[in-house]
Amino acid sequence: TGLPGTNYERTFIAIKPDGTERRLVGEIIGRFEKKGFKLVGIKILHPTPEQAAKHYDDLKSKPFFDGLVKYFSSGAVVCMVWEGKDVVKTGRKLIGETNPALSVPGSIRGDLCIEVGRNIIHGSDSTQSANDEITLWFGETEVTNYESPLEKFIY
Ligand code: RTP
Repeated sequence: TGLPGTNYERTFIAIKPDGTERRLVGEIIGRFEKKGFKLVGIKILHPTPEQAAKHYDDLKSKPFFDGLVKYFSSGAVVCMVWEGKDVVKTGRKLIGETNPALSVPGSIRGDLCIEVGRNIIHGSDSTQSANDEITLWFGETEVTNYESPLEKFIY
């Protein structure tokens, strides 16, 4: 399981501190659930600046990096692992563009936020980064493989 290209592909989704603070957790989880994806890992934590910097390591040369680390470590983040066919790519579609102003209505950012620096949610951009991010935020025993007997209605 967790294998990219199968119905068991996984992605890492995080509701950022503004999303949590704005009480959008249920709304966001609902969208992934209604689509048909399966929640296999979830927890809430207040990241340290070190954890935030590690998560965004590939952006450390960007001018907005310091502000981004401050933002991501400014409050409680809901960390999730979602599973399903094409969940990395489709998850990014559900989320919308990085800049909410360019995100279509119907997407999470298109419907629920305004500023790129307050864009409420993160989603892995590839199966490789999904793997790295799941490893960074979750212990092996914190992601659960459970049977989903009614999946014939989804696949
Ligand atoms: P994420 O990693 O959070 O899902 O976002 P993303 O792939 O859509 O965008 P990425 O380029 O990886 O940027 C990561 C996060 O940095 C913030 N950002 N601020 N001020 C700016 O110009 C700027 N650009 C990006 C956003 O919070 C973005 O989600």
